[in-house]
Amino acid sequence: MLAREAGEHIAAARAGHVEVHATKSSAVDVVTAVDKESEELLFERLGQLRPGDGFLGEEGKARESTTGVTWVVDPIDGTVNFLYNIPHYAVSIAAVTGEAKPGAWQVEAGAIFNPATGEMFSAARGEGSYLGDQRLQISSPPPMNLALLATGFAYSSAMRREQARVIAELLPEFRDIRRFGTASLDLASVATGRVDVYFERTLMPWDHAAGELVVTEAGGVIEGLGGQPPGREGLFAGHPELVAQLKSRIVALQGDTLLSEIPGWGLE
Ligand code: LIP
Repeated sequence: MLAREAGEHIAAARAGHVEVHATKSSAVDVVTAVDKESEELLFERLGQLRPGDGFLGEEGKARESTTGVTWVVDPIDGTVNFLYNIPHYAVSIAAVTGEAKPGAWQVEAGAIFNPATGEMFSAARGEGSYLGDQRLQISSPPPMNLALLATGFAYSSAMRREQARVIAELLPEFRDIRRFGTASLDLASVATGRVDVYFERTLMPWDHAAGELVVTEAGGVIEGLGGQPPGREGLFAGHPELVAQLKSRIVALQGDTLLSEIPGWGLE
């Protein structure tokens, strides 16, 4: 399992000194040399094992597909957690068919590996969702006021201000919220019942490709916001009843403003 191989490289690097290699969309959107090393490893190994498959990586590695399969890869999801040595980050790998774009792709298989805990979440279309060899199945949801909501925030201060406005209204209406900092593991937490529902905006394709399948193969739903595919504009995950209730509240709070209408949403 390549996710584990890349994860072992990451864990070994984390045992030493890790520093910011560069920033991307803002001063707090960071990348380390280990992100790039992990992506390079996965790019090379997948090229050897699956010649002709495409590759879409967070750190820029790309390859056109001639087989109809594309690997969508986040070499370290939760990079800020990794940088701070918070043991909650993951290698997230998904094999998709069709156009490698949220809403157009069909996720065929996914793996999410947390090197700090050794937890491997995996799913294959029509074959179930697993934590290790434990089959995952979400249960009936609690009432919204007893539900644990996971969410996350953008790297742009303007978007964080908007997200803070919405979450401030939702916080008293839920049991509590959790902001773990790693979308793929947030999605895995929905599948394992560690949270009841998850919502986030401004996610990138590699953040949620594998986690989508881990959730749906465990009986959950993945939905978008405002009629958009699940992804950048918004992504919900959980039991359909709870997702519907949460989405309704977010729309009522006007938390579905198109990103393009929020000045500075993508940049600091
Ligand atoms: C992270 C996501 C997380 C989000 C962070 C960041 P990265 O991905 O997994 O859910 O809240 O802002 O986008 O940048 O660590 O790959």
